[in-house]
Amino acid sequence: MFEIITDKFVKLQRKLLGYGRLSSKEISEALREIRITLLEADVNYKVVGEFVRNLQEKIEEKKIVESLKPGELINVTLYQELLKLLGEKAEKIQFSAMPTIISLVGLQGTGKTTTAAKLGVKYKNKKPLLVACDVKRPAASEQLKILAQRAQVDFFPVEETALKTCIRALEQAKAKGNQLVIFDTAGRLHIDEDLMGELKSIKDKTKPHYILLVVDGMVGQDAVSQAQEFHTKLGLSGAIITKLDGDAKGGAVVSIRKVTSVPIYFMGTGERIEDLEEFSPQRISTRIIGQGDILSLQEKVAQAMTPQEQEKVAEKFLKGKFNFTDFLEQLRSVKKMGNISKLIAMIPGASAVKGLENIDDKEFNRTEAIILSMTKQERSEPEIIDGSRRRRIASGSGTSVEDVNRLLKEFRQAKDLMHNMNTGKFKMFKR
Ligand SMILES: Nc1nc2c(ncn2[C@@H]2O[C@H](COP(=O)(O)OP(=O)(O)O)[C@@H](O)[C@H]2O)c(=O)[nH]1
Ligand SMILES: [Mg+2]
Repeated sequence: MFEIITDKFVKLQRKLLGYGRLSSKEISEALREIRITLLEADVNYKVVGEFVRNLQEKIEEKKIVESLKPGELINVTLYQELLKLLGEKAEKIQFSAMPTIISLVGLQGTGKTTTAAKLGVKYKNKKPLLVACDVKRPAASEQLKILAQRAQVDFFPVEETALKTCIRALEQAKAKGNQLVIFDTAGRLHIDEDLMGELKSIKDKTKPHYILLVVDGMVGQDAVSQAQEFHTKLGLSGAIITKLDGDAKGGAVVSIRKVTSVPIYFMGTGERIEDLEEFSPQRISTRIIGQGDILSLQEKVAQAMTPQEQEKVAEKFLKGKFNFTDFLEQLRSVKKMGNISKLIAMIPGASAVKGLENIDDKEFNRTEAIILSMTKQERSEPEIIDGSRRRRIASGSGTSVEDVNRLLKEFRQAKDLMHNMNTGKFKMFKR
């Protein structure tokens, strides 16, 4: 999402690092480039103006520090200022009330319903109750119901009015022990009095602990003005920015906090109900200035497989006992991490390697389908997979015999290689 900014900043930083010393001319040149980059990424112009002025001041102040190279000085200052702009520390939802109430508000199509389900997944251990509050569109209630089922969390359907729905849902939550209640309120195409009246009455009568505005990250500056308006009329606790997986330039993310002083809690990074990331100013700053998002990468990897699990798999692999059942498990844990290309984008330097970004999930799905079409015995003893079994597996998985052959061959090669390395058959490993 921050490709434009990152790309330019990385180039600029490299250029700056090349200078032995920086004259005022070079510094103002760099500041000018930073300004243009941010404006191009659709960051609010007032925010950019102030940001660049601060940056300049800080650079002047620090100029005396001899230990830093001039380029490093600018880079470090850039990072620090960016961090400040984004709000320094991550905001977390506190569950001190019973139940804790989150009211999701925002215009139509920004992702409220999807985000309600995503929060349900994220806080599943709080036994969340998702509440449909859109009276005018019965389909909206149905959509939330389906998503709640998918997330395997409780659902409360819409009643005669939004307010009544919220009150009844809260009664039920108290009776059934839901620790988190999420209101999926109605959206409109534009902010209107009718909608604000409804949201206000929900606010006054149910006292939500969090009123979170859901904004679409693709709309750029519009997101900032929506946030301003909702904040003035309703008083927001925070924002959630969605659709940051697409071509969003990230400008809204950088501006919202500064313009509205409303903190960002989460980012939506895909259509799946698992695609929600906590907003971490530190991580985003690192991502923007192009050092790769090691932290979130690590987190994702940790989520997918514990170190013990990893070790177990590695051990099996080394002993040559690795079979298709293990392989399927591995494959799924990689998939759990999300979109492969997204994962690659977080590795430092990977963005510079051509072609990497084009790796898609199709190949993974095909491989998974092939393994799923194998019997249990075939998975643990691939040797028995003869010609007729190959044909059966291919038709069962909707692939071709060539696909099956290729997978078997690659699997055997990898296994042989690991086995040989381990038993020392490789001359080059012998002393
Ligand atoms: N790519 C992407 N699509 C999203 C994200 N969040 C929501 N959407 C999509 O945006 C559309 C509108 O979402 P919905 O939750 O119905 O919005 P609502 O009208 O605010 O409730 C749907 O097609 C969602 O799948 C996101 O983070 N990334
Ligand atoms: Mg909706």
